[in-house]
Amino acid sequence: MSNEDKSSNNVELESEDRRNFFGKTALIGAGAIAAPMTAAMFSSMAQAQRSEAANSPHVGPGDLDEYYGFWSGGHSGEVRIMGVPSMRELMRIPVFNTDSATGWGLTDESKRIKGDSAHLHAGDSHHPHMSMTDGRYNGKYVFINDKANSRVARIRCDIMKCDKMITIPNVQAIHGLRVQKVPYTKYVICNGEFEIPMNNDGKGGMKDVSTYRSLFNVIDAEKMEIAFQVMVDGNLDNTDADYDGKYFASTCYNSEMGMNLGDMISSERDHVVVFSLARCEAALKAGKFKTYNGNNVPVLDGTKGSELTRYIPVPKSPHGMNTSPNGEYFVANGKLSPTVSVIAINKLDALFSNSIKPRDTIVAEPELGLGPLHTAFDNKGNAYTTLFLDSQIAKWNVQDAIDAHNGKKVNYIRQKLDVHYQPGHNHTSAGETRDADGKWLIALCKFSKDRFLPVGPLRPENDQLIDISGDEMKLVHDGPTYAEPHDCMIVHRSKMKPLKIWPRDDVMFAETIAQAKRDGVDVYTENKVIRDGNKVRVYMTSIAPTYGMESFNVKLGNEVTVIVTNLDQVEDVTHGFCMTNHGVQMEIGPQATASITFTANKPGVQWYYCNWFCHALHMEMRGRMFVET
Ligand code: CUK
Ligand code: CUA
Repeated sequence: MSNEDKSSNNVELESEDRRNFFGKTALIGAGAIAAPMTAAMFSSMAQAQRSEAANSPHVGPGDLDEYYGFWSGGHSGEVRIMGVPSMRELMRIPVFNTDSATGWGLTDESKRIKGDSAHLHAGDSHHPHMSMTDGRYNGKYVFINDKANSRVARIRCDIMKCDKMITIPNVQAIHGLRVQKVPYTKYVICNGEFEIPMNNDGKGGMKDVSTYRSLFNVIDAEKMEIAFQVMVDGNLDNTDADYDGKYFASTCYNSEMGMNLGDMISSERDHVVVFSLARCEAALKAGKFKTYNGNNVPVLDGTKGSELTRYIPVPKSPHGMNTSPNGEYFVANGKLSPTVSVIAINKLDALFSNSIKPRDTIVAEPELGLGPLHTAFDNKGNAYTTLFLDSQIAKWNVQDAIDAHNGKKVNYIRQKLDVHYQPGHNHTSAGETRDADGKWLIALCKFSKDRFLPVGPLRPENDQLIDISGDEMKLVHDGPTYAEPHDCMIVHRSKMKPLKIWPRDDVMFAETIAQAKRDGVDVYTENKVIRDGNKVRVYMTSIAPTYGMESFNVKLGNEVTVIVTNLDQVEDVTHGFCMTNHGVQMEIGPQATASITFTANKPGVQWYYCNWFCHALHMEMRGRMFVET
């Protein structure tokens, strides 16, 4: 790159702007106005657009990615935001875990959101999926399941924080999760995986497996309340929705209702359960449901013979369930069978009206290799299936597989690509929506083995980026990740509108502001200590590099709530509040209010300090709590 090159000069000038922009942030602090998108950012976008054309995985320093990726964090309990195709980790969103940096799980606001599960500090997140309008991502929410504690949470995409969390009753281990795609995400659908007695109260019969059930769960996406549940035969694993707003389909790997490995895999066939949304809603309206375990969640009967469901037999222990982006097929992935089963969605009406048999809906059952787990799609009629045991991705053509099923001599396999190693989910860019663009494929490999420097007995996993824009899949990047991305989704950045600073009336801290009002405190102008019996509420502001309160007094044993309001209006100026020796830490974003409650159980001088680097005088941003005995 030559210095005389005009465009590079521009870039330099613009980087200078950007430097000043951040410089102001560090030096001025209060009073500065949040900058709109800078010229440098637009320039980065232009550069990214140029590289889009070439489908290069290279995203230069300071350049922006074309896609946001949302990755589950598995048993780390979080969700991560990745840049695609650079595979840079952009942010972590703590959800079911407790986070030292942001105070998620420690702050009063996060505990309110976690509600009845605020005491739980662990989780197992598998399936992050974004809300949609007419089969396309709408940039509003990402939903995520917690298999470990049977929860579902919602992430608000304007602030990229979890804003709702519910524990699902009557079930154990919420696993497969997707959203209604059409006409819009009215419902989030998810599966209870582990079979349990319908009334699981420990009163006798616990070993009587005939009382065990798995439930399909339908959640109102906006209210984040459970709308209804459907009882089925067998257990449930993964699920997906059609593009007509009519049907949901779930895989079942333990139709035997076995209680140990041998019994769970004894049958040659398990099934896919298809749910009719209209019939379920009608049954709900007609009051055809029961309740269990003393709660009032309506449970519909979708067991075999029910009008609400149909059971389609498929080979042995199917796992993934994926809808093709043209809306034509549900694909059930064989796991213990080398095949995937392609179900024609346009035959489901006939199945529900009993004019055809369940197996008549299967239009192809291509043999792909060992251990097919999940399938992704491009926009050219091809499917990409992970082969866990073979450590490969099989690229196959859906129409050719259907033709082969009808007796034509065609090879539906386009290519098999080695991945490293043992892939679980894979996901194409926008591939679970009508916007599938056939550019990128991510393979989430469960083992990295020899791919990275050894780091002790515990190894990272390997998220591999594959270019699928040409006829051949090309592996272009290895990305080590911490335990354990099960699933991901890739959304074009044009769909996303994240905020730069918090709206002062944001509902995330509305309850805290309401408490301040009751205390007669205006958090934006006042620094005040309110004493309420054994409780002390300390309201303070923050503007880089000071807190509005240099010190405050409490009595040993007081329950102290510190409420900090960050008055900085500058993009990216986040403050922290850490009370030394009390396990108290939190993040306060620009214009946000956050609070945290603890017991002052150590006498003497206790310093509090800002733990988010905010200013040249960040080290000096501290004050004292005097704890009197
Ligand atoms: S599951 Cu993990 S590899 Cu939870 Cu979607 Cu298939
Ligand atoms: Cu405020 Cu560091």
